[in-house]
Amino acid sequence: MLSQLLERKYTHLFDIYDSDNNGWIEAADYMHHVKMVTEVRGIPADSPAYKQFEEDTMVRWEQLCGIADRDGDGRISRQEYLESAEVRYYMSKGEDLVAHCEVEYGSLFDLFDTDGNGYITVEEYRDITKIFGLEDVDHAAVFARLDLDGDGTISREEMMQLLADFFYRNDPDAPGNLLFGQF
Ligand SMILES: [Ca+2]
Ligand SMILES: [Ca+2]
Ligand SMILES: [Ca+2]
Ligand SMILES: [Ca+2]
Repeated sequence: MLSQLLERKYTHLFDIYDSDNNGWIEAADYMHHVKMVTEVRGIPADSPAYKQFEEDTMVRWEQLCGIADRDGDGRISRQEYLESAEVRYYMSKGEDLVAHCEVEYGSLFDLFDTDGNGYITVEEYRDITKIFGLEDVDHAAVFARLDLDGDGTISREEMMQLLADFFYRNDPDAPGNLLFGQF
């Protein structure tokens, strides 16, 4: 059984991914995500970069389906999502959490780091909150808490700590809980 806190966090993330709020994560939600990311990054719909991002995103969708779509109906219910998150949670037990995060959720860093220079700025974080539909997040205040060493950016190492907080830790005060806004 997952703790209440973990279940709330995973449910919150499910709701973000389920961009049309129909109760399932589907390929259409991932396509919406592609549209939002490329719009924010200023990538034209007919460019090779768009095609590439679309392809990469569909690979991630297939991967999620492979793990989470237990009944094989081509979409992920909330229950299926929670079960797959729980499996990953128990797989992390006794492991180095940061290393585990790099394998399971490392692609999230690349999503946040829009220009790919190896760290996340407050502007990039603001863009992500927009992409995720978190319009009411005070991104500057949240960013200040996520920037663990206070140097003004989020490094890959910090991001893995934050992801470990979010996905694997039961501490209600852990900064990484705020990574995807309030829940
Ligand atoms: Ca949906
Ligand atoms: Ca399913
Ligand atoms: Ca960056
Ligand atoms: Ca930092």
